Amino acid sequence: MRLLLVLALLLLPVTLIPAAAAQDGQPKWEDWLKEVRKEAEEKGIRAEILDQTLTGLTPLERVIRADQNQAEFVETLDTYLAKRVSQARIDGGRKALAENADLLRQVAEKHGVQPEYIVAIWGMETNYGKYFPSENAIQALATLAYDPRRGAYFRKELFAALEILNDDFISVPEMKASWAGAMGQPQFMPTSYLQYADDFDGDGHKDIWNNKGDIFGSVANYLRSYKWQGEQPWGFEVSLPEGFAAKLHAVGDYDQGGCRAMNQHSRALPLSEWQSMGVRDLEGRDLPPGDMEATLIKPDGEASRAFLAFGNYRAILRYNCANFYAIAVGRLADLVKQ
Ligand SMILES: [Ca+2]
Repeated sequence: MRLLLVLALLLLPVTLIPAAAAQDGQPKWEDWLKEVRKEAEEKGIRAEILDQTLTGLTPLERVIRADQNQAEFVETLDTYLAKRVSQARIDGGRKALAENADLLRQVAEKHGVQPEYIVAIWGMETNYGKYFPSENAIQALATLAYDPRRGAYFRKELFAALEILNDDFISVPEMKASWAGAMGQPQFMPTSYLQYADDFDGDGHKDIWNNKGDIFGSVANYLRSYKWQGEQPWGFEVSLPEGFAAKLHAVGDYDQGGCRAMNQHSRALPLSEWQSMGVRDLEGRDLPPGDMEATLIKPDGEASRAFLAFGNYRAILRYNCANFYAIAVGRLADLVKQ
């Protein structure tokens, strides 16, 4: 749903790339911007919004540089979890859960998503609102839309962002994003915002930047839209019997929903079947009884830790299509709730 590598911002190289200079066959920035404005007018965006956002707009060199220099970390699940589900993050989540208990309960009632999962995603995305993405969303998106590398994707997001402003869901100065255009405390891309943002407090704005009800409601609404089951967990770590790997693997006979992380999963089988194959919890105890379906995943490859993942896990993947991310959210939710 979104592209976010906050770390990349911290790792910007010193070399300067003339990012916004027109490349061969590319229109000049000013001409391109005129054409964007024309298309926006045709889409019904008010002149007032276009004046506020596009007039005098300049590209952001640092956005292009961040996009061109996304660091590829070689990371294992263990190193990822140590960073993302740190004790400080767990403590922060417990505090957030306690401080917002009433509001989270109301959001949970409306959308059917347990409070600890809403808090866990909030914690993973912006450290419970403590990291505040500060780019002008339109400027970041326009910069990336002008760059030919992924222009088509970001052009669509740019028009979605203009539509959000046109609908008065948020004001121009308030619409801040990461360099990659992920907005507000839940880090929604504009197209996701248009589909899933929730005006939980009913004031006519969908303020995922400042309003906790709207932030929590939007996260929950997103998960609900991907078939979240409010009574179910995400999954759990398991131990496998000796020599199990060979049995594993007719992979993926269900809807993978365009998320590549699902290619690492086994097909879904009822818990009773995993139990009969000798899969146990980490303490060697029987699996929970019942026929709830789960996929098996070894996120670091064959020799690694193994997990059984339920349908809610797949909803988390729709938020961010990465198995490490989904396991971290699940772990954090479990630990925050304890
Ligand atoms: Ca609102």
